[in-house]
Amino acid sequence: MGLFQKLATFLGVKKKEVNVLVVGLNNSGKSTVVNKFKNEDERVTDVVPTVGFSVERFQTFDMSGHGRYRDLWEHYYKDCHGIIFVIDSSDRLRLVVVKEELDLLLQHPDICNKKIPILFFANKMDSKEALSSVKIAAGLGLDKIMNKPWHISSSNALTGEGLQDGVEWLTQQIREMIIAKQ
Ligand SMILES: Nc1nc2c(ncn2[C@@H]2O[C@H](COP(=O)(O)OP(=O)(O)O)[C@@H](O)[C@H]2O)c(=O)[nH]1
Ligand SMILES: [Mg+2]
Repeated sequence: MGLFQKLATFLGVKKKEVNVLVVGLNNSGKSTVVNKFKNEDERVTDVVPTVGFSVERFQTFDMSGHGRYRDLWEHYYKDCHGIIFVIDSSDRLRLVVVKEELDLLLQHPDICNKKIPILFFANKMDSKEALSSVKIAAGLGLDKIMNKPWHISSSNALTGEGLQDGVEWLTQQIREMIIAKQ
């Protein structure tokens, strides 16, 4: 069963009820992560056609300092249930840019007071240059995030390694959030 199929089944929700935003700098691996899920979901869709869990809900955006599309993706902050923040662990030079983007995200009016769970993928763990998830967490100051559940998983989006653990964590968080609101 595909990861997000599992998420849907576990949450007991039907189409389009859970919105997950996938963000990160360009080249961090967002499309690879989402395609991994998409492929799995498509395989499942062949087997169980009635349980559709469309990948459309996974909005993906390249964050960058150039504001051209910023309004467009920030628009999705309003209705998102969870955020997947993908980081290229081997791109040490841009970790400071990642931190700037993360800080902007956390300060955004549609995000700052909400308990939206954030899953960080310290992606490209297979690279020789990759920093550990502990170092990434320290570099980004994740311990300062007090009002949101967060979790960091090392991942290799090419093989799928680490994606499952992360998504299971996110699933549990979104589920708790939905139950708490009922
Ligand atoms: N070694 C390695 N390469 C990866 C990994 N994930 C993605 N890539 C590669 O990194 C490049 C950028 O990935 P992409 O998903 O297009 O990044 P996006 O710009 O964030 O959507 C592509 O060449 C991917 O094949 C990974 O975990 N390990
Ligand atoms: Mg992409």
